[in-house]
Amino acid sequence: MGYTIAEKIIKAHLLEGEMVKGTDICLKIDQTLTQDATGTMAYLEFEAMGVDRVKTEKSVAYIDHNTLQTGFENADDHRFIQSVCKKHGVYFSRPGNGICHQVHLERFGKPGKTLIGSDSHTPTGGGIGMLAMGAGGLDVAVAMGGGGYHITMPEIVKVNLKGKLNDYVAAKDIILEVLRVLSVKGGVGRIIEYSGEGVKTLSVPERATITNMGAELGATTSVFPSDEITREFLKAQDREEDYTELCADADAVYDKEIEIDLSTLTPLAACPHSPDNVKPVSSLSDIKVDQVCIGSCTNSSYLDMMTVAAMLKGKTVADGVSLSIAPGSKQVLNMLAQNGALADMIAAGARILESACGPCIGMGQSPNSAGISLRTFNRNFEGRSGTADGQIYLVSVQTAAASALTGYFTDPTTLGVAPKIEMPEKFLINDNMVIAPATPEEAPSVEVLRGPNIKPFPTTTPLAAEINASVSLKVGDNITTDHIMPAGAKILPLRSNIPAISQHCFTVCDKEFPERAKALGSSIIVGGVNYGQGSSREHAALAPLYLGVKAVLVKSFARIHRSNLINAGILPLEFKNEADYENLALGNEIQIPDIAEIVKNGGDIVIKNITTGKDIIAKCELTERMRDIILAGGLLNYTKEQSNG
Ligand code: MIC
Ligand code: SF4
Repeated sequence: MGYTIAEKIIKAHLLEGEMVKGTDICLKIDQTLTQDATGTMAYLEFEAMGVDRVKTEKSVAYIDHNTLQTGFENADDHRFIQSVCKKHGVYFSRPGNGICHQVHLERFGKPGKTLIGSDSHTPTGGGIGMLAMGAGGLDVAVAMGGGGYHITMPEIVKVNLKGKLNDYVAAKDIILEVLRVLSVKGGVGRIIEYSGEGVKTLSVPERATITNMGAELGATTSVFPSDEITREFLKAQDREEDYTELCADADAVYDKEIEIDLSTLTPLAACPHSPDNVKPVSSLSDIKVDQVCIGSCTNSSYLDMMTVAAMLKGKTVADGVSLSIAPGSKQVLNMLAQNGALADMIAAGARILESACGPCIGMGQSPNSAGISLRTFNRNFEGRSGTADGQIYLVSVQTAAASALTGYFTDPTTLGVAPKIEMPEKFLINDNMVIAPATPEEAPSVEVLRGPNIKPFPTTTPLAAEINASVSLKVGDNITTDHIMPAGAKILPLRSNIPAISQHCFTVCDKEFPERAKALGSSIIVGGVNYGQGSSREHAALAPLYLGVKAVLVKSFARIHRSNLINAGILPLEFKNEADYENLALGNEIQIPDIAEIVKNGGDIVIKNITTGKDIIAKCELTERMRDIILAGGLLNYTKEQSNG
């Protein structure tokens, strides 16, 4: 029996376990990346582990999220990350150099390698044939220290791409179609592998748009073959030596197959407030548009930007529309500046933003009240834009540019022949914004610079024999990490200060939550299906931990958030019978007797609802390693225990 692409990479990196679906496997990690909003914590954790120098082939730290410096906090974090990287062997991509996933694809990603990143869109690397996964900061810290990365061996879904896209239909429309078919839960426990004739019609940046937004499916990752198109891309990046061919064997076996005929696709939009609420753009055409934002790690490549520039050339953005554009990297921005495309954007009235995440994470450009905002981004969760009642639609750059010009939702295919943008034979290569780490000899004399907002990782204690707590919050289905731990310009600067950031935990759902949880001292959260979808931010586990949350009891979890809870030492419990969700209410007092014993030796977890007198049965499926992490009170304690023998 042959192997799929993912299986080939997994097989070559397997440290523990076997490739049996649903079982725990541990992978050797070749590369890591961090960004600044999760990176500060990841490096604090790395320091706490006491390892001198990273052991990966390449680890890179990017500054792209918290670049709005409204106070000292973000700048202090940048300085901390720069110095800690220099000391411990990590390459540092300076602010201004671009969005982590875009730059990593351009300059560092290699087919066939494994990459984990403290950002949920790390699967972007799948566009160049990497097995690239989003992880919590602690997992990345462990990988930098030479440890493996544990995942559950996923199922593999094959998406067979047939045919060729029509003019003005984009890679973004392909992934929106996959989201429409599979939903935001459809990728959970799965790797999405692309194959078929249609693959050959897509450039590496287009493939990366698709793998990037595979995160919204809840997938472990997504991956494309590495072929001649990949070679051309690497060659144009002056790194042809990084190329290796990688494709699935003809007799590879998949758990599920989907076929998409590219020639039948039309422009699509994910409507408020979920990436899987997908409708044809043509059905939205009477909606007036207030704002258009182009950029983010999904759609900010040279190809995307050149398309936008060509569509804007000689025209003016409609009155009533604010158009912002953030090219994804310094490489892209510099090329646009050199070839005049930037001038076309400026002349049309675009507001040019720096090469960073910006509006995607609510760092500025919040839309007007109830404003209709079309964005080329990957997430449109409620409130994420910074405007609570903002109506965010996710679209391709083609739909975004067309709509910016007319002021209404516009199907770009009505515009006739699309501009033809060729991939450049040579990208502009200038790595002067990437700082190499100190040599091992110089490293001891490098001073790590900390600011007053940088507080140590919270301490955790081993799991108690029994849990006595109250329900401090009850929420519904599809709760995102943007609900649990909101971002935006006001809150992001607190990412390195858990006591301060925890004051904002869940305030989108319930303003009283932080105070209530603190007052209760020990509490549990109750939720529905797909709890914790979205970001990899471990703050969505560390803030509840700080507020005294001992367990989260839900119908089902999203992958990265579940491991972040385990890493923080919070029990991830699932209802054995989903109907029991109704048997718990805010304020109910509960008891979980003998929990440490049950975690150690297995068995049903009985949650006694002291208030109602009813018992609820929960399950907690843990691998041996997860069990030991929970018992130790989190991954940091566990790692220290392991290294102390
Ligand atoms: C996001 O898109 O939500 C983020 C901001 O990039 C996060 C990381 C974070 O919260 O810092 C992610 O996707 O993991
Ligand atoms: Fe940045 Fe947005 Fe991409 Fe997250 S999704 S890494 S915030 S651009």
